[in-house]
Amino acid sequence: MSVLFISDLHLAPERPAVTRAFLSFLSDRASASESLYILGDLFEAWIGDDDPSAMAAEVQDALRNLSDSGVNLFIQQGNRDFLLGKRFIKRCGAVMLGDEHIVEYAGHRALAMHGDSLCTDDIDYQRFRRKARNPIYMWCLSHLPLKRRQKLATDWRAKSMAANSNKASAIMDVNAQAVATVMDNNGVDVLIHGHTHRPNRHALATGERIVLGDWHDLGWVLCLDDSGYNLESFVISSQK
Ligand SMILES: [Mn+2]
Repeated sequence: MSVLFISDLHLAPERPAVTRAFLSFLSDRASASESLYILGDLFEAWIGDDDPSAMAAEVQDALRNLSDSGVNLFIQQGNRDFLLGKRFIKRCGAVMLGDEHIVEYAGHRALAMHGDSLCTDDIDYQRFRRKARNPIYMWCLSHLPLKRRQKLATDWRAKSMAANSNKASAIMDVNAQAVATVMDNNGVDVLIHGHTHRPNRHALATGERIVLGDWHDLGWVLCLDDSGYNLESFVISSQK
């Protein structure tokens, strides 16, 4: 058996190939695993758990099928889907994780994070993050009329497609001191995170930092089993 980690799928109606790849990943690879950890930014934009879109329903149903089949499903919020809430989690049969979560499996121990809080050199972003994660701001946003939120999400997606802001170059990398501090605070020698879209395995003086990739032309999955960690990628075909 194995435990799988993915992040930064940025599911959006404009990129149906990624949703298709995710649905087949769930019914195939993930259903043969013990646990699936989704470390944030599953969606390019999440306007609230009352999202009536077909894509939102399809993804939630597929996640529910997975958890019903006995696979443990864990989800962290990212910076783009920070409005993922209790209703979504319940419908999917998932467990919501905090921003810093320790995973233990087969004698391995790792800290799992989305990773945006580690990009401390991006002052503007950290200011936005503090605002966006403020419960009053989140409450106000999630209580806007659905139509307003749908318009907001469309604008966000259009902006992000236009700016290509999902490209790694547009996202600042993690700060080494922030990484060392969070690993030390949690007493781990392995950190797994996404967000930066720079999939790689970095040896550290005190262990390792494993970075998941975003799903675009390639999909990325980190597999943990008895033999250790394995960061894998596969081609996402845009053909139907
Ligand atoms: Mn992110």
